[in-house]
Amino acid sequence: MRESREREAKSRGRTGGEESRVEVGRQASGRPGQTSHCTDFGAMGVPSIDQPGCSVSSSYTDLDGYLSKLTSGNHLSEREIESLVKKGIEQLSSESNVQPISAPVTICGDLHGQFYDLMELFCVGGSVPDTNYLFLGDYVDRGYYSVETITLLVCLKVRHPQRVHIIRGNHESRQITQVYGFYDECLRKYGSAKVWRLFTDLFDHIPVAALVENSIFCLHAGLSPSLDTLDHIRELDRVQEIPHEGPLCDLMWSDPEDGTNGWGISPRGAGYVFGSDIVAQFNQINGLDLIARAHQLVMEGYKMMFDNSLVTVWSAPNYCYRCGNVASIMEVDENMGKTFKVFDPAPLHLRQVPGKTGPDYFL
Ligand SMILES: [Mn+2]
Repeated sequence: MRESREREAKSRGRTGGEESRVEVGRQASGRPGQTSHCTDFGAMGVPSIDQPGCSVSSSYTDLDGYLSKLTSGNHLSEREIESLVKKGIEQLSSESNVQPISAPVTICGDLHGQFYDLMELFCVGGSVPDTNYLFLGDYVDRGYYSVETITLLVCLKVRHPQRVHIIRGNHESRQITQVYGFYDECLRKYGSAKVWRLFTDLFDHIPVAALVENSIFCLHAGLSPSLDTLDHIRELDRVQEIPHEGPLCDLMWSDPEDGTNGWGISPRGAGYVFGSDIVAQFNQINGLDLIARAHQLVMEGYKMMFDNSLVTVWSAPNYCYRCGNVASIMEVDENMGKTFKVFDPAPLHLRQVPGKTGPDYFL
């Protein structure tokens, strides 16, 4: 019943204030074309009170409890993660490789464990579930808070499955997370690899792409020479570790390149680089207006390319706490109008800076 209410609220656009819930993030006075900022999200840790008399299923009560724990800076227990991941896998497995999404939706790029900057993102973009979100992957590694970031996103996904969508990035992988931080962070915070194992099992089920109103094709990285149509992508068996080569690998590793025609060798050692002609052809065959992807740091937060046929959205401000870049999110409204909101890192007094406890994952 609650689900049908959510769906109904969704069809009306950005409503939903009537639901009892834990609100994540607060609305900031963001203006397009200007760097938005929250002066205070200390209140984000205070859950809204369930309305008396409102019957909430035990599952939602659990999830709301998890959410208020997470937004007040606490971890879930190993047992809670186990239960959350089980629900997450159930939800994600029911979704398509190319998950259909309706507008309005706010599209976000790489997060890389920058949990406090994700809180800032919710301040700038609006709280869940009042704003619908699509995240383009790379939730973990490099930042200090991969555990908190992925736990919060999976919680939000399970609690508001029609309003929060996640797709898989190249870092949502067993192999990459053992090198770039998430594995070590799990060991440090939980004393064993169990939580890492649970989340990396969940990663295998995350959709690899999304399609907004049959018009904006969203994926983490880029196209593949072995995939001409969305139906080809729909037919892939995605439930596996990201392979070293082939179509699944390309979707999560490839990059567009200015001045290139056709396909080229990627300096990353995985995926390909591709030119404007490839995008024009793919968009034409599939009736698309735009490809939205992440995967590459953009100092200005976003970058339109190839005559507005492809956009890169980057949502980790001051990437790795040292790159000096701004971040952005792309809001797609009911009429498919696009607005970018650019934002800075969360202010210092609202973030914890852990002592230097381990290796530096920025290479
Ligand atoms: Mn990436």
